[in-house]
Amino acid sequence: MDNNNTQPQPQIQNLTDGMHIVVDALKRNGVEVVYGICGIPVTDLARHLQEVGIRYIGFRHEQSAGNAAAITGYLTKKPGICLTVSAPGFLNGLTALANATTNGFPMIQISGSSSRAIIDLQQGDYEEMDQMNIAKPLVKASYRINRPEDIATGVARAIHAAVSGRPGGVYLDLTTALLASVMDKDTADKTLYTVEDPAPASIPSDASVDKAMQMLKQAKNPLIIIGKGAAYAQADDTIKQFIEKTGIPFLPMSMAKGLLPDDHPQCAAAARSYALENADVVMLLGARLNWLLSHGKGKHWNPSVKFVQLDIDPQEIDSNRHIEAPVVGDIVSSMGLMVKSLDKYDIKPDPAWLSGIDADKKKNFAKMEIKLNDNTSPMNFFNALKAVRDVLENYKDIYLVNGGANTLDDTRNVINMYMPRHRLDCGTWGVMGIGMGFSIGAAITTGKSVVAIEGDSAFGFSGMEIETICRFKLPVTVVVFNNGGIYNGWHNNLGGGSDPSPTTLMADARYDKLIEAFGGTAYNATTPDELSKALSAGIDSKKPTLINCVIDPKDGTESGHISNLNPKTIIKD
Ligand code: ADP
Ligand code: TZD
Ligand code: MG
Repeated sequence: MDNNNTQPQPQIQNLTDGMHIVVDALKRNGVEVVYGICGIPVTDLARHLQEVGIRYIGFRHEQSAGNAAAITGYLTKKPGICLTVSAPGFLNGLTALANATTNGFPMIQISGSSSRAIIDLQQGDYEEMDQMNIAKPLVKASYRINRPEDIATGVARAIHAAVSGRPGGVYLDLTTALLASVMDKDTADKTLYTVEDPAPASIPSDASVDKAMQMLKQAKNPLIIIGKGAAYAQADDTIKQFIEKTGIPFLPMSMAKGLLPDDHPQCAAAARSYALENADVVMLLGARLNWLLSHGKGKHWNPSVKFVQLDIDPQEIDSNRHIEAPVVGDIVSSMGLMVKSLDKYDIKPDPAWLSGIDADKKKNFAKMEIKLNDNTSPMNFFNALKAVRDVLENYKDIYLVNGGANTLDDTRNVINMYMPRHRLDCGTWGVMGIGMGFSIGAAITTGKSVVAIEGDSAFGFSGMEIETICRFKLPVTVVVFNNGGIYNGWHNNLGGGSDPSPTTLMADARYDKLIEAFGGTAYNATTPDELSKALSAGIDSKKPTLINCVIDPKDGTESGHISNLNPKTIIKD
């Protein structure tokens, strides 16, 4: 070949395409990890993510990928990203996106979609679905990008919607045509930018702060209820300062456990009923008065209780009952102002209130110790949880993922948390299936060890993701509390046939064998001692581990602590 070719070369344009622009826009906005499942039309998109150094975590089911993205959002205050294929993949991810919206976790589900023209005439395209409109009622915002020059704007709008105000799920639709569209690279690069201040501070009025402080000052029996909105806000030090300086007892909602340590002298968790029945002023700190707090009314509450509510969402105020002192703002700003104004108000809970709570706590601790020390064979929930508790006392920075009914409620009551945002669970919906997705999301995002305590039913919803855990070699130890069923494993078929009852699962199942298929470490624990050794070994190894924890199928209450929500029927069993 002649190297001295002096002929003029045709001008080759420097081109890019929709896929690359999407990747560049995500990179430009600090996205570090994407969770998802590949297929038409997004496979190359995932490859290009890796190409630019964004981690891509491939899952076995989109719902788990979505859950991993949602919990990444909760832990980082940045939107977690889930990538799905059209129609069925999109729908599989949508449950997690809706759950993220319900819980206030910032998340963006990005999905490929089929040809607009064919979808709109319902002509039967491959994986045809009007995804943007189907997502709309379940999310904070739902957008579709049709032109490559709009990609940066679409990504920016999705980020703003996910993290501003009350965070939530956002759907972003990328059509096949968009992904394949071609554009001059220099022009495309000029469209890209990093979003400015996507979660702006929201500062409450001085008057609202003053009213709240006055109410707390006048209270004899004040109580602070801390919710996961407060944990999300990452105002840990300010909240601690306010609580310790005022001396007001606090009650953490499930995922707010650990914001202040559960063994803090002002923690009223072990005196929950007493505290709710007797508090005269309750300050809600990033917690909703939803079903988890009996809507702030009824027999669980002091009939003359008054509320202060700190929330970023003005529409939350008065949603269930009258709020006497709403403080609308973000918790960093609101708590900051309240701490600053502390010197002006002499807030002092009645000593009789504090000693009443202490006495109730002591009584309940004693009752709990009896349950925990009751040795049974096979194990029951409480003696198994005592073994777990004693081990986890040595790993106070562990991320604890928790799903199930009894397994959820009893673990929440027995296992103390010591650090903010370290307890990740079924949340506002009480949804099953978050277990492995949350575990993977937490391990990937924090690089720290995770223990998942899962009911045997709960585990089944995302169990195949143990392959993902093994493939990515994550420091996750899964403990399956195997009592042979949904709630328990002792019910019979009311029709007398040989089919198992609707709530029965296999009590003799060896869930530990599953992880052996993928090279993880397996244990079968039949005594508290075996459980304790297996759990310590699993955590210490920092390798994927699964413990089948054999629990008496007779143990476990129908629906755990919320049997009262079941419609009343005549039970013949
Ligand atoms: P929990 O289940 O722990 O009681 P919820 O999810 O019901 O918590 O409530 C959390 C509340 O916190 C929501 O009403 C949400 O609007 C609010 N919130 C979320 N982030 C912030 C923030 N940064 N500042 C103030 N409130 C927030
Ligand atoms: N499906 C989904 C997505 N979420 C749900 N909450 C349920 C079904 C209903 N459900 C519960 O509310 S708890 C639960 C189901 C199926 C499982 C309870 O059994 P488990 O826990 O084995 O996980 P325990 O310890 O046996 O109670
Ligand atoms: Mg069970």
